Amino acid sequence: MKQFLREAVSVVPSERQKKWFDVGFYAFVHFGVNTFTNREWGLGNEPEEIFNPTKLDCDQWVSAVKAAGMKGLILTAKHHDGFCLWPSKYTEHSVKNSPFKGDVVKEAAEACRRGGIKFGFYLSPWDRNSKLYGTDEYNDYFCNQLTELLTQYGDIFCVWFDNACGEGPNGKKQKYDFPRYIELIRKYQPDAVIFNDFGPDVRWCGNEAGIARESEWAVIPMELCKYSEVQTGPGPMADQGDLSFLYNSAKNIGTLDLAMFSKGLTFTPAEVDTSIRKGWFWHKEEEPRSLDKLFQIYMSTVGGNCCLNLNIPPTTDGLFDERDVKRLKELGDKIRENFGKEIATTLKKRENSGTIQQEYEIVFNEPGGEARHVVIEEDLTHGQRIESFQILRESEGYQLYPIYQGSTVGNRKICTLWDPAKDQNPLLFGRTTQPTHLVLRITSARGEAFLKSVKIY
Ligand code: FUL
Repeated sequence: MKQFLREAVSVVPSERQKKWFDVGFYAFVHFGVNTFTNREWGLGNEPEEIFNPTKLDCDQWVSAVKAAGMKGLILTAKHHDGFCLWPSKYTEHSVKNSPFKGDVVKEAAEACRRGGIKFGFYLSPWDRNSKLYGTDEYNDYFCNQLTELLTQYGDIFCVWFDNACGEGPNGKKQKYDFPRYIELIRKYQPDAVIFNDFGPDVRWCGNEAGIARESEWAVIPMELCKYSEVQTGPGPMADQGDLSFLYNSAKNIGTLDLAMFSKGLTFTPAEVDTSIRKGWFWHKEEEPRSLDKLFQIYMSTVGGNCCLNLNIPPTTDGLFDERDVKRLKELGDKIRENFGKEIATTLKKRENSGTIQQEYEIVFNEPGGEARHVVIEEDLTHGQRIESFQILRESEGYQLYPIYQGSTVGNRKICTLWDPAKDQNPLLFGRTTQPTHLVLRITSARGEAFLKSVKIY
């Protein structure tokens, strides 16, 4: 077991995964023929003439996205209906035969570049239009389109795939050649992360509602992510069990009781993808979700070892709906209000007996009684190690007692000390003076914990 633990803590992110974690919060943009037919899944036989966004303005998208604090944008270059938002050489079913005539991918990529945010695309493998779907030639067609997108639009930070695999126009299903797609992306855009249900770089969190796990591990069994790089040998119980039942929607995928049975561990963190509205595409009657709900999603995902991919659907005009623009600004304001001003602290490691259950003092350089959030980051170059921790307060005349208990940390854990519903500040409650410090206690870890930073807001 000790040997396996040593290996488990040496499972580390790639450079591209680290950069993706730094992007953290980015926009998904679902746009296409569905916008004009009021559907979520197109049939594949929509006439090209219906695509006509007369006021398309991708700079408007980018400024709304930036107002929310997002640092990237992923566009649906092609959804399941097969209609391409760029004038692909390989099909007639694209913008080139629409009254719009332009290239939405180009406009979006250039607007992102002008606005200083990253650009990525979603290319749906399921294609309800292509006559080739269901044959080997479809994989060639798909790779040709992928090559166009990878080579004509500058740097791509993320290539996004889902695993939807329905029937094409011939009633046949396709066998996707993901290893070939992955090779192509590595060749043309080596810095791009690939999002896919089964890895290699980023996996699906398992729901589209914006719900993050309480304990999110980026170090997970290879049985879940067959395209990810396996970085350890088998677990000590690997010949005693079988993890082939694991799927992204499982509540627990990374803890040691499971990992022990694994054939090997990978580093594959989760992205939470959800929409600002009920649907992924724009439907006039739908309203954006409440500010509180969106803020809660932000806190639990960006602050829960995931990245957040929040969808905002353009209207038939080609602009973001004003209701969404307003909500995005409100969300950005709320994030800035909560995290705009760091409370200066000094982190001191308490001497202990050399165990992995370390304690740190977070000393306030100035009065800290108003502190709301403690943001902890693990140094992932040493792997993800912390399994549980506490934040404690020292009371006047009393012992230390925990005011927050958490499990995994990983890239970033946001711990909110105040419970707004109770309207009670646990830092000042029962005190007559300002607290001088807090204590961070690692209660369980897979090896010595390495902290990248601990910040208080
Ligand atoms: C799913 C698709 O079926 C939905 O339409 C949407 O694009 C979502 C993000 O991915 O697989």
